[in-house]
Amino acid sequence: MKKAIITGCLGQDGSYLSEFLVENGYIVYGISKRRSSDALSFGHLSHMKENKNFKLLHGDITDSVFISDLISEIKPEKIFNLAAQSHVGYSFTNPISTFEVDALSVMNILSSIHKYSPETRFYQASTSELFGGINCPVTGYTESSRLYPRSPYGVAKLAAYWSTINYRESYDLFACNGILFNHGGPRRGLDFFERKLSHNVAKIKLGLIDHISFGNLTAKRDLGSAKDYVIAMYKMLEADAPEEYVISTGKTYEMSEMVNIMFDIAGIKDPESYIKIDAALYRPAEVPVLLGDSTKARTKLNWTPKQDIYSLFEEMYKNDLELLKN
Ligand code: F7E
Repeated sequence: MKKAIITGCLGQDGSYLSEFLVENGYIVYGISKRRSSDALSFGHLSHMKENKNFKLLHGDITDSVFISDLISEIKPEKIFNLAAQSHVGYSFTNPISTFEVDALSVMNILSSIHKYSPETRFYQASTSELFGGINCPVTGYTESSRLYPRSPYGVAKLAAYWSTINYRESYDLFACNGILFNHGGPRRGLDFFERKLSHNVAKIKLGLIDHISFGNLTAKRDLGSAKDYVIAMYKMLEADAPEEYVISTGKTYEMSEMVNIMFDIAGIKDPESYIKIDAALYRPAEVPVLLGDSTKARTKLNWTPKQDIYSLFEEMYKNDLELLKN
């Protein structure tokens, strides 16, 4: 059986990808950072606890001993590096630890692949935050657009992006970047915009709260479904050659429009009366507009996003409503 390592396996993307790879005949070694409060928890993957093809290993990707031992012992066909400090706002107050996790650890993984397992194919979770959102082309960012990050998170991810390309060009590794635009779903963390929205609209519906506080609602995002996007990750490592790919829906919505869509799905009128703007939730530098052009992935990888924002928001809202009722 083929072996894959997924770092960040209990997160939104890592958990969907773990399920997908096990269903497709892989043994997955899922890496997750140990938290003593829930060291035995499989989180989103609790249904895979007894699955012999899914092995949860605790470890920190910033620990070079852990990473080199892991790669030299397992020598997997594929490594998907999805572990990250992925909150853009948090990176402004914690830039150094963000850089350690999101940039330095990637060099560490690449160096271990080069030394101990050069046949391993490597996927780096890159991001639309690399583009920065200023002067977004009307047809969307492509793989050749200018990179201009606007946060410590974006800067760290840029270093990781170039490290991946540098190791590929220097040592002929099969290493590539998936430049994924925003993607959510029911497993999204509660402090990301769309999940905060679905969860709190469900709370309003149930009469548990009477308003939601947000920061900047004038930004625009191209938002897809995480379940669709992990399939693109897999296809990138199945391709003939390692290359960068933009993964996006090709539609962008202002955050305020997203608010209206979610309230509409919940059947709640006059959304504005439930929203408070909190200046403390604004970021020191904003990424104003993100729109992606994923023509390359659609043509070369035969990948297309299946879920639009309406069906995604409906799924998220219904899931939160059930969670809250239970
Ligand atoms: O913010 C605005 C905020 O934190 C979206 C990460 O997965 O996607 C994500 O980064 C927008 C921003 O995601 C709140 O200012 C307003 O303009 O959900 P977000 P993000 O920053 O776009 C990229 C592709 C990644 O790679 C990242 O890892 O919404 N906004 N009010 C707010 N955002 C949050 N979180 N909370 C608010 O209350």
